Formats: sequence, structure tokens, C-alpha cells
Amino acid sequence: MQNELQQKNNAHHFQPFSDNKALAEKGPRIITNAQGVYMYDSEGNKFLDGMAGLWCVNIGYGRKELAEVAKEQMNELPYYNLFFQTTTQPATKLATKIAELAPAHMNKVFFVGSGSEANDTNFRMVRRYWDLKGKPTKKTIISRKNAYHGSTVAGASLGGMGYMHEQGDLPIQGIEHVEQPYWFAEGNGLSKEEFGIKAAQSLEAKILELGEENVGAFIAEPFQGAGGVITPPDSYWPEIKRILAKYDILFILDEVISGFGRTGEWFASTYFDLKPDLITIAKGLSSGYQPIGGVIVSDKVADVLIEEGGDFNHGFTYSGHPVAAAVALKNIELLDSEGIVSNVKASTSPYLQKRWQELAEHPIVGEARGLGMVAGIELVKDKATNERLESDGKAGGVCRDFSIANGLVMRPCGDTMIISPPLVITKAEIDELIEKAKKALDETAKHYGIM
Ligand code: PXG
Repeated sequence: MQNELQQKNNAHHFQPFSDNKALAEKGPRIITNAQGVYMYDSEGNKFLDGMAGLWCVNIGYGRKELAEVAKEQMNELPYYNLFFQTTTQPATKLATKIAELAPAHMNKVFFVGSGSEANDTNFRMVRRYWDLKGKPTKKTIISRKNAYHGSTVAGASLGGMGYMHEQGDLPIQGIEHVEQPYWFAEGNGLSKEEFGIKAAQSLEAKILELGEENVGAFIAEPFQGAGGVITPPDSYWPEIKRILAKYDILFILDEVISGFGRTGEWFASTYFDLKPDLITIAKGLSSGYQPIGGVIVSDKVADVLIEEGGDFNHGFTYSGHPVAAAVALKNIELLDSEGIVSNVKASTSPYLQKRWQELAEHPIVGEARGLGMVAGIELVKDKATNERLESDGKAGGVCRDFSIANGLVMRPCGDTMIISPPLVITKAEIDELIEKAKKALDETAKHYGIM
């Protein structure tokens, strides 16, 4: 029997990325409150949130300072826009703070409301840049299969998810996809490093196929998040850097997940030693406490768009919303002053990764991988051949259900189980996460008659 709120939900709420018919039969779980790395549902169940919401609650739940700042800002100035030659104090202060933390060659921020809007902004900025440079044919943006760049028309098109493209006739024109560096699934007998080079070289092949004069940019996540925490072989990024240096195209690094401390650095561009022209940000920018995103713009691009471009006819009602900006600024200040990001680098992420590797010993785990505060495991039936437990990627859902029943939110991407916990997670909480993950793996193995 479903409760009243569940019934109302079934009647009136059309939810994202959900089979709404199946959801109505089952009734949604209602999350009511959260503190630190834990969240609670309306039945009183407690969960360790191994996904930091949707990869975003970097600072953890329940930070009253952020609520206070939101309240103060709402009382002082609940809304004003950034259009037509005005700004607000929070938006300007936040842009200044981000520029301080960003790579030295990036000093301007364009605000939006989400990661998807930020990538739509990138799409338009890239085309505008090349128009202004007198090279209007450089329109195509190259992305990668199994990338995630958002859910708007441009975001979903830039992304490389087949299950998104097949709804609504995507991708739109002018977006092409090359190989992803997913060695476990696609390595085909090559060594990891050989495969990393090969995957990177599919970018060069595509540039040559399309003609450099037709390519505006390459977009990529530093590690793929929603694609299944795909951490590239060490050879991948150096080879991409070689290719990007050879051709005159822009480089968009989508740091919506990786930004604001997830790798132990403020930005993964530092972690991987990359030099992007544009960086996409959202999620950890406000730790999800308010919806806000942005594009960090390099001097190279800003000098053309701003010095030579006149009006950039783009922006949103909620671009740099003052309440969201004030909360984001406080969030960054706390991540910094409390040493949360530096602690990830020095202490908790090495500990998480060391303990996560223990899962590689489990009979149904084909690979355990990760970096910073993200990690993934591949579920298999046979460790020697990496044959999957089921042919259609359903084992991940089975493992997820066991994990949730044990009080750990760990999520599946097909048969890859992934985690991305709040950055404030302690070593003791990491121990709990690992024990619960092991238990879910044991139960999954038993379910398939393996243990
Ligand atoms: N880029 C990346 C790398 C993302 O992970 C976006 C852009 C879009 O951000 P917005 O704020 O528009 O959602 C994301 C978002 C999943 C999942 O299933 C991941 C995201 C969103 C929804 C679901 O892991 N990432």
C-alpha cells in the first residue's frame, strides 16, 4: 500500500530519467533529510550516500552556514539579473573567486543555471569565436561515445549516450563522436597504454576526416562520470595533448563532476596537467545546495569574444542568480578554509582508493578503478574472461538493490558499480562504505549462484 504522498506523486509528478509507469507501481522512495554523508527516507531508513546526491554534494549535507547565507541574500536582494550592463555583488565576487582558483590562463566566468546550460553556452561560444576569427566553417564539435554533457538539445547531442540520442533524433548537426578510453570493455587484447594511445588517435583521425578547417572544438570529461567512472589509461591525455597542440581547435574540459575538489585538486585540469580553453562547471560549485553552473573562459577566447565581439546574445534569467552565487561562494570558502580539498588529496582519497582495490579480489569483480573521490568496479561472472553475469547489463541493478537494502547508495551504469561520495567522508565512513559494498557484492554473487 502506497502512502498519500506516493499516490500524489504517481498522479502528478513526471520524473526525469525514470520509467514513470514502473515507478508508479513501486512507489518512489521519499528522501526527507540528510546530514554529513548520510541521508534518511520517510520510512526512517538511513543511507550512506555514496553518490553525493548526483555527484554534487561535495561539502556534505546539513551545512547551516550555506542556509544562513541564502537567507541573508534573499532578504537583501532575492533576484536581479546580469543582463544589460548590471551585476550583483555575489555574482561578481564568485567570478573573482573562481578565477583565483582556476588555471592561470583562465580569468573570466560566464554564469548559467546548470551543467547542461553551460555546455549549450560552450556550443555557442565556440561558434561565435570562430566566426569572429574569420573562420566560420570551423563549426563541428568532436565529443566521445559514452560521454555525458547534459540533457538539453546541445548537451544531449554533445553527450555520447545512445539511449539519449535515440529519443528525439539526436545528435543535432555539427557534432561528431570518437572513441572513449574504456580499456576494460573495449581494450580487445591491447595493453592498457597501447589502448589509451589508440583511443586518443581516433580524435586525430576524425579531425583529418572532417578537415581541420571544419572542426571548432573537442569536448571531454577528464574521467567519464555517468559513463561509468571511466578513468583513462596514463597514455591517453598526453596523446590527446599532442593532437590538440598540432591542430588549431579549441579544447572544452567538462569539469561538472571533476571540479571543486573531486580529484583532490580544485580542477582536474591540474590533476591531468591539461590546458583547456573553456571549462564547464556546475554541481560541486555550490555542492548542489543551489542550482548554478558556468563556463570558465580562457584569456585566448575571452580576448576575442569580449574585445572584438560586442554583444554576446546569450544568457539566462537565472544566470548567476544572486542567492545561488552567494551560496556557491560560501561553499568554496568552506571547502578551502576547512582544508576539505587538500584533505582529499593528502589523506582520504589515497585511503579510499587503497581500500577500493580490495574489491578487485572479489569473485565477481573484473576490475576496480578510481581516482580522487570517485571509483568504479566491473561486475563479471568469470574473472579470467570478463564474461558478464547477464547479457544485458542487468546485474548492476541487482547489486544496486542489495546495496540500497544494506544502507549504501552505490549506483549502476550497466554492470559497472560506481561511487562518488561527499568529499567530507571520513576514513571510518570509508570503512563502512567498503564493508557495505562487499556485502552487496557477496549477495549479488549468491544471487547468481557463484558463492
Ligand atoms: N556534464 C557532466 C560531465 C555531467 O556529469 C552535466 C554536464 C549536466 O549537468 P546538469 O546540471 O545540467 O545536470 C553533467 C550532469 C548520472 C547523471 O546518471 C549525471 C548527471 C546528470 C544526471 C544524471 O550519473 N551529470
